[in-house]
Amino acid sequence: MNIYEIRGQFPILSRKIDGKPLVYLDNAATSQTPRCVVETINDMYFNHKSNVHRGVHTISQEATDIMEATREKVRQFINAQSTSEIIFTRGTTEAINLVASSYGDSLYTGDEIILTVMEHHSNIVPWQLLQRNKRLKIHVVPIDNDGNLDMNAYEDLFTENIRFVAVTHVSNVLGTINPVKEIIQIAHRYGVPVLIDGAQAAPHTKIDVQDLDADFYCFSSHKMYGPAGIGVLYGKEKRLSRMVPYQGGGEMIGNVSFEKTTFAELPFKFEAGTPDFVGIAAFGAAIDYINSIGLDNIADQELLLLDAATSQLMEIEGMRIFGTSDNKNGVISFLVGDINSYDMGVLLDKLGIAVRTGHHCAQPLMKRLGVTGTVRASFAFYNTLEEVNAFTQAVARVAKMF
Ligand code: C6P
Repeated sequence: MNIYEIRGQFPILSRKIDGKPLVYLDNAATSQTPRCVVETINDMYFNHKSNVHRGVHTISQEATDIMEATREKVRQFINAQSTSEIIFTRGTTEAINLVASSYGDSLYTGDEIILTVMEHHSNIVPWQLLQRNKRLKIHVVPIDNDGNLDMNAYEDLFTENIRFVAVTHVSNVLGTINPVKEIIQIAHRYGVPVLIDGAQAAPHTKIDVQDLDADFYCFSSHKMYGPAGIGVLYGKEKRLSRMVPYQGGGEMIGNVSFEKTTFAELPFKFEAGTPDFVGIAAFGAAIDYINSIGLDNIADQELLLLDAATSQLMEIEGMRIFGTSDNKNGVISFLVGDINSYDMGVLLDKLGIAVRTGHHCAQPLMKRLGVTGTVRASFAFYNTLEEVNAFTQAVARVAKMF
């Protein structure tokens, strides 16, 4: 893998910030997009823009074929059994909201669900919204000081009242890769379905939803070198087919009358209205791009960067790293002494380094860590060891200024 050649595919990586080369380490928030994906967007607008699933004319057929070809690419990417199980959404957030709303419809007041303390707000708030009508009880699995889930505490939560489990595959703050296969096995022993928030996993590691036996799996295109505004809900057909639609509108119906409306087959039952067929086509190009690089190569490079950055950061006086699990991916959250994360982020930006600061949409986790925010660097395979050096030297320089 020639990283320098690869970087040529990402024009933004050649930008300068305040005259300094951009070092983009905010990939967990959103990753950058290669030329081939942007060219697909142009090609869709210039040559194939037409509404999908609605026209008999040639370009409508073309747009439909491209969209459905992407559904098949997604199916293969996560090894789902059928394209009926692949629903396009606006992102992970909408995918989780869809499940909380539609699967949630089958829950009753007094039912209990399990989340973890490391969830992103996207996997907390939809369940709390459901609580308004259902008065569900939410249990929260704790973590140890390295950022590993307490699996004994998890299993101890199961009683006959537990009806659903929703867990992140990888923490966007700690980088912890959760043992989701085991989490699912335990839940299934009690007959409980599981949703996995894969927003931080799908860009970095091979997902096999059948091997995991996940009931639902969610992820976002924009963290996978694709466009923003597209995501995927994978759901087992037997679960999706029993769920009520999430939204009503065009294309999700079988037959409409004022007396009685029937719904379309899967997956269209959950795709009301004109979808972002341009974004979906571009997401297909992003999946092709990931496949051309290879997820193993991506993971190897990101681990190399993680290890180098971790050991270099540890040499800085007052360094505290949050998330020290043996099983983590390319995310480092840290604080130095009592330097506010925001101040560190602003000063790093002056040196060309783009990181995220603050609570990372995980306020309950911040509370557990006893902080209001952290600085977070997150790697993609197109980052280099030179960039890691520039980053850690910049952190050391800012630390000295305080
Ligand atoms: N985390 C981050 O900087 P959307 O916004 O729908 O594409 O993804 C939401 C989401 C859900 N789960 C996890 C674990 C996530 O990390 C995210 C997005 C970004 O950490 C933006 S807040």
